[in-house]
Amino acid sequence: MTTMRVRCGNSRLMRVVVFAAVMSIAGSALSAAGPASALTLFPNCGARESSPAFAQWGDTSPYFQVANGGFESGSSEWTLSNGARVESGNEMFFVADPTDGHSLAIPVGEHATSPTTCIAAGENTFRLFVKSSGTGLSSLHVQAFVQNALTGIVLSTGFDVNANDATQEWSPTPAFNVPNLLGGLAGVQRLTLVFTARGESTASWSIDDVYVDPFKLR
Ligand SMILES: [Ca+2]
Repeated sequence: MTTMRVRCGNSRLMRVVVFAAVMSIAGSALSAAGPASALTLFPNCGARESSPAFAQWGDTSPYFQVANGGFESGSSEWTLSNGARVESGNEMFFVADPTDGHSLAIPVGEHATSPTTCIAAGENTFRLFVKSSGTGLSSLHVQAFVQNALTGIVLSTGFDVNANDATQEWSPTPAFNVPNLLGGLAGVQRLTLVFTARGESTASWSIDDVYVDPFKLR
């Protein structure tokens, strides 16, 4: 029997040890079923390109961009209401690529739904860049939905970014936390973000470079 030492003060180490234990048990049970069955039980999100997109704001974690999260391929992968539109003009920091030149405009009353993104255990934060029109009181509501890939259970949580002096220019949002349906165990969940502009009808918001923090690459 293998003896495992667990430092209870280190949650990440605890998670790795628990994961290893589960995999060991599952590996014994599935040895006759072959690797394909093991992959079904413990799916992963595959390889993803990451970069420290928010390093200049003190966040040196690597992030990966959701599919077309910079709107450089038009509205591909996204579902937009009639008044939301991709337009010329990138977030002013060009964290993804200096040649980028587009963002998504969401006038008040309009909304945009992101592509569904695979996230693994612990990959529970996302960030993006926002800009408000600065006209009147308004907010950008962000609703994050996660669905457990195995059980189908869905949880959601919402955030509001209020228009103020800071958001009249492009600025990074805080890191938003999404619900974790996995309890620190192996597996994946599906993340979908819905952005809705609210407030005075003359106001509008723009978003660009939507990123998820890939915990497993730290
Ligand atoms: Ca862009």
